[in-house]
Amino acid sequence: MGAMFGRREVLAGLGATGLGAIWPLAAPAAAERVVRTLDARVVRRRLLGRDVALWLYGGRLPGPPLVLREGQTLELRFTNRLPEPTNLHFHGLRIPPTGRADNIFLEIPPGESFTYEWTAPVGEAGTYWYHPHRHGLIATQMWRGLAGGLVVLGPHELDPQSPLARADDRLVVLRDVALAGAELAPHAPRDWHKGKEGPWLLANGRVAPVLRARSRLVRLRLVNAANARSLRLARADGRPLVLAALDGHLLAAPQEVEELLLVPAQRADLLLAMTPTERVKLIARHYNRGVPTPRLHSSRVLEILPPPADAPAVPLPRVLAGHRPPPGPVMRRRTLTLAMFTLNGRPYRPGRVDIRAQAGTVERWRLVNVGTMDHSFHLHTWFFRPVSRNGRPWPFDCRLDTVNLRPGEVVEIDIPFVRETGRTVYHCHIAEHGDRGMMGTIEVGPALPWSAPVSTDAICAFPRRR
Ligand SMILES: [Cu+2]
Repeated sequence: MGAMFGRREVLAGLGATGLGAIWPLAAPAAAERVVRTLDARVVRRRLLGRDVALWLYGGRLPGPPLVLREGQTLELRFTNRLPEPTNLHFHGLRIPPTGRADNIFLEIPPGESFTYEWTAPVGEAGTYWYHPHRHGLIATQMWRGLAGGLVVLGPHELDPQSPLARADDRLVVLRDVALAGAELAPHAPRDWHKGKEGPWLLANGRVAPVLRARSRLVRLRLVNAANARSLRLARADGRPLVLAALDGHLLAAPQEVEELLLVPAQRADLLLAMTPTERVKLIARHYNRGVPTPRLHSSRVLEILPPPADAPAVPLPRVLAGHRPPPGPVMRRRTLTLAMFTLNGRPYRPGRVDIRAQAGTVERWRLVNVGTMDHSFHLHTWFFRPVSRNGRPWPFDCRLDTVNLRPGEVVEIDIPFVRETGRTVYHCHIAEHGDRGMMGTIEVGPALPWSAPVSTDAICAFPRRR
C-alpha cells in the first residue's frame, strides 16, 4: 500500500500555511515489536494565519499517526511535558483496559514518562485514534490539540492482491477550531453544556486541504476528533458515498449512503472510485444537534484531484468482511438513560462500579436519550453491534464503539464481552459532557467455567436483504 507512494503530495488549501497534510499511510516493517516515542507538549504553531499556543502530541496537529500491523506489539514511550497530568486512551481497540495497555485510570504527572505496551489484535485491522483520558481534563486537553490517528493494517491492506492494498490509503483526522484574537478560544461556561465548537473545520490541521490521488481507488480513513461537532458529510456532486468501514471494522460489503453523520469519536472509511478527469470534493452540511451550533465558514472538508492518467484501474471490492454469523444468545438486558451530565440519573464517581458484567456473555443494552440534545454513547474495550433505533432494525450490519442518540431516541446494542476483563468506562463522547459526569464504570469479570464461548466474529450478521 502506502510504500509505493513515496513523496508528500498535498497542495495547500484555503488557510493552509504549507505543504503536507494528508500523506499516504506507510506500513511499518514486519517485526514483532514497534518502538515509538511520543510526548505531549505546549508549542506555538501556525494556525489560521496566527501563531497559536497549542498542546500537541509530538508537536504536530494532529498527533503523528500510529500505524501497526495486526499482531504487532507497540511499545510507546510517552512523556508528559504539559503543565498538568494526562494519559492516553487508544480509542476503539479491543486491548486490555488495565496495566500498561488502554488503562485510562493511569495518571502521568507533568515531567514524567510512562511506557505503554499492547498488541494490536489479529482480525481487527482498522481505523482508530488516540487522545487523553484523564477525567476532568479531557475536553480542554483535546480542544488544545491532543489527538492523533491510529491504524492497524491487516491482510486487506498488506496482501498485494487485495483491491484495498492497491488503494491510495489516507488518514484524515477532522476537528473544528475557534480562535479568540490570536489564541485558541478558551472554554466559556456555556461550552460545558453545549460542547465546545468552532467555525473552522480542519482536516489534518488545515482548512480544506487538497490532495492528488495516487490510485484510481482512494480510501479515506476519517476520524472525527472534535470535542462536540457532529459532521454531516457528503460529496459536493451529490453522488453517494461508499462506506467500507465504520469505527474501524470493515462492513460485510461496501455500502452506499447519501450522506454520513460522523459524531465525535466515530470513524468511517470511504472508498472513492476516481476517474482521470474528475475532482471529488467532500463537504460538511449543517447539522442540528439540538443546541445552537456555529456554522462553518467553509463547508469544504477536503478535495481530491484526479490521479495521473496512467494510474492503473483498481476495482471497487464487492466483498469486504463478508458474512459474519449472528450473535450468541443475549444473556442479560440493561437500560441506560443519557441526560445532561448523568447516566442512569447519576453522575460519574471515581471508584464506584456501576455495571458488573462477565466475559463470555452477550448483553443487550437499551440506550435512551432522555435529554434535549444529541448525546453519544461510547464503551471502551468492547465494541458492539447496533440492533435497532426506535424499534426499527439497524439498516445494515456493522460494529461500532460509539453511537449517537437524538433527543428521545432509543438505540439497542448487543455487546459481546469477548476476551478482555477488567475495569474501564463508558461515557458520552461530547468531551465536555464526559468530563462533567456523563460517565460510568464497568467491571468485566472472568468467564464462568460453564459459560458458552462467544465468538469474535459472532456479533455481526450479514445485512438483511430487502
Ligand atoms: Cu452528551
